[in-house]
Amino acid sequence: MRCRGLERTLIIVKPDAVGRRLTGRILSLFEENDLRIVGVKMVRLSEEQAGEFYAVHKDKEFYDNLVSYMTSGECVPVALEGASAVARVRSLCGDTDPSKAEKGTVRASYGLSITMNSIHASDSPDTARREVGFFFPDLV
Ligand code: FUP
Repeated sequence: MRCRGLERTLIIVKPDAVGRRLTGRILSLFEENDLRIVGVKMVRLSEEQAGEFYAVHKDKEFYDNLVSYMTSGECVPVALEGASAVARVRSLCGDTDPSKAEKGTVRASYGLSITMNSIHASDSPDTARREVGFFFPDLV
């Protein structure tokens, strides 16, 4: 999503990171990298909400496990704004698998496993528009 040359994207600080009190540290990394928080809240996702958010994965073998994990505790969805925000935020998150993520990324620093990998980030501008709207309808 574009706004005066800026992009918006969505991250979710996942239950493993919220539970270990890592939310502030994770959000600091984005703020230090010139990304602005334009929406933030804490939610406990229902199975229906988690299923809808991850609908693209509904035929994958890990889907039930993913939905169960994402509903296991509080999440912090955050809308971020900045130049090339979608790609830059993905890069700051690191590989889906924390053991393969580059040093200094959120997942390398805090991820516990491929499922409990501390953070979600939108993977394209189109996805970002849908995902920002999922949690922050007023921002799209
Ligand atoms: P990413 O875009 O890095 O979040 O990764 P994917 O869209 O491929 O996967 C979405 C989420 O599904 C991941 F964050 C974690 C979960 N997942 C698993 O639990 N097992 C897998 O083998 C792959 C992904």
